[in-house]
Amino acid sequence: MAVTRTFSIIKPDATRRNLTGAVTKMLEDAGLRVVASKRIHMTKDQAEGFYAVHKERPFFGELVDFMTSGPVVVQVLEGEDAVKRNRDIMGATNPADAADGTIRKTFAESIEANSVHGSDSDENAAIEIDFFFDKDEIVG
Ligand code: RTP
Ligand code: MG
Repeated sequence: MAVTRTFSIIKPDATRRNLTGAVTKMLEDAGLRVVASKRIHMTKDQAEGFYAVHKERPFFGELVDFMTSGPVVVQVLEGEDAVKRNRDIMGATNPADAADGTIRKTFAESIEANSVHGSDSDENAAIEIDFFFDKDEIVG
């Protein structure tokens, strides 16, 4: 299995509850290595750009408000089959549907305030990493 990269966000509900370390530990325990990380407060423009694929969805406005409601930690994760590995440890979007032992089952507050984002394909991972990181900020 090839070593690949994915993009992760520790969302405002998790940073607010001081869960950055706890979430990162679950990612690391799942076999992912943090090769870039920074804490930022997303602007409305950044959140709208990042979630542009969802702009027709009814929850888009609320999602942008939530993602700009506090700091987030954006990360690049590296590991074997990183996109799938990360989505497996994240769990289902709605914590009510997430499997035991996943980040969302453990920490998420709701379908929206669900603690983490993870890219859904290698192609989107590359786009999302590029959206937030310069090449020299990533140290593999
Ligand atoms: P993500 O993109 O954050 O990794 O999560 P995902 O693939 O599991 O979920 P997606 O369908 O891409 O939705 C993106 C984010 O929008 C919020 N959401 N709210 N109110 C709602 O019904 C609703 N549905 C989704 C969540 O924060 C979700 O992670
Ligand atoms: Mg998604």
